[in-house]
Amino acid sequence: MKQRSFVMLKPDAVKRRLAGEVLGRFENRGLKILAAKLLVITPELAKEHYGEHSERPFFKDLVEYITSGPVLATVIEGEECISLIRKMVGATNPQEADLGTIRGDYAIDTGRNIIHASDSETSAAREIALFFEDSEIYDYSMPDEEMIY
Ligand code: RTP
Ligand code: MG
Repeated sequence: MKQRSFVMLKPDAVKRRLAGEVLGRFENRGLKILAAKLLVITPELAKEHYGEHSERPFFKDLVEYITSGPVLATVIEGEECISLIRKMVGATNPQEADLGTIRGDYAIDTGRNIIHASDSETSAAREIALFFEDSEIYDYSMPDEEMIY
């Protein structure tokens, strides 16, 4: 089943000039980028996006971090891609992330773990709607789609 995930390169990824390289991993895997934009998240949007963590002790730091510079927000599509992308991203704490995962290869600290990806279909739908208008999401065919599927 084709799914869409909300994937965001966090401010540290953009500032460290890793955004293209990380996004390239999804392209190389055969996933399709349907939408992408660079933006600085407002504190309001950050609190909404990470609402499930509002009572956690790290919430204030998380909001400060995610609003500290531009993020690259994207919508990525592919077969069963929500869990696939989470596997490619790796554990929340990069110290525990396997080598070969994005966090395992590029990050050291939980508070600077470079990327966000939706954890379920419900979160994906909520997060995509939070960051993108329908008109900003493009459906198109890939010339090599029949090689991938
Ligand atoms: P994300 O939502 O950003 O994709 O990360 P995740 O699913 O792997 O982890 P989640 O539990 O949703 O936590 C969201 C972000 O909060 C920060 N965090 N800090 N200090 C801590 O114990 C702690 N735990 C989480 C991380 O930046 C994490 O990505
Ligand atoms: Mg999460």
